[in-house]
Formats: sequence, C-alpha cells, structure tokens
Amino acid sequence: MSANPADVKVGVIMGSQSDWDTMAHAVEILEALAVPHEVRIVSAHRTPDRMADYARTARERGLQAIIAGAGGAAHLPGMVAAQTSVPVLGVPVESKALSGMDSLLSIVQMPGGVPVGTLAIGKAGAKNAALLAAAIVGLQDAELTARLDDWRRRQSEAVAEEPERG
Ligand code: RP5
Repeated sequence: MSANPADVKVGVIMGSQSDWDTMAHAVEILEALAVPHEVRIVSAHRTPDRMADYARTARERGLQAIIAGAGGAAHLPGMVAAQTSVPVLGVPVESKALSGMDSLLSIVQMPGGVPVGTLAIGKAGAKNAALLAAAIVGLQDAELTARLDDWRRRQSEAVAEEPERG
C-alpha cells in the first residue's frame, strides 16, 4: 500500500515495468517495516524529463532515500544521483543478455563526487536496498529503527542450528 504523498520518505523507482519482479522484493520489505514509500516507473532513456523532475523535486517532497533499479545500460541511479543529494541506492536488475553484469557495472562505476550506493544484482540487492533505506530513515525515527532491529532479530531466530538432511 502506498503512503500519503505528504508522508513519503522512500522513493522506489525503476526503469521499466519489466523491473517490477525484482523491485517488488524491495517494496515487500518497506511494507513489512511500515516505511512510507512510493513506487514509480522512471526511465533515464524513455522518460528523461520525468526522471529529471523526480530527482530535482525529491528533497523538497521529503524523500530521505531513493531506491533505483535498472537493467542493461542502467543509467537511472547515476542520473538521478547527478540531480539530487538525497541518498540513491542502486539495484542492478538481472538482464537476459548478460545476467546483470552490464547492470552492475553501469551502476557501480560512478565518477568520484556523485555517489550511488550499489547493491547486489537482483533479489538480494533489492531486499538489501530496502533494509538500508529503512536504516537511513530510521536515523530520525526511533520506532522504525526498533522495527528494523526486530526484523533482524527474527531473521536470526529463523536460522536453524543444524541443516535438515535430505
Ligand atoms: C532498462 O532497460 C530497464 O531498467 C530494464 O531493466 C531494461 C529493459 O527494459 P524493457 O525493454 O524490458 O522495458 O531501462
């Protein structure tokens, strides 16, 4: 469920509808932690004006972190980071042609001075981007930090001491 626009703290953007299956893992975590967020398709190549507008208005709209997922020539996270100092977390989406190595290298190799916090390719990256975004927002929200710590504690408790032998 998306938050009231005035309350949104995290923006989840993706270059294409085809990125949704990956980015859904980020949204799932944000929802589990009750982080007010919004979800948009914003393409660096197909909707460059939408991207520029999104980045340039992010801070005044109250965003404290942006999770940007893209695949292939994955310029979205870097181009957003070029236009806002709101922290940008980049998620390389696994591409069909090169298994996400193209996405990863496109996102991670930013020039010094314009940072993108780059996560792992695919599901793990999307999930961890959301956990990092929650930690960032949690710096000013003790209740959110408590929910995040509780999520981490439950994750630890769910790990069996011994493997099941099949
Ligand atoms: C990128 O191109 C998107 O982030 C997506 O991962 C990739 C392919 O997009 P589609 O052709 O599937 O729309 O911009």
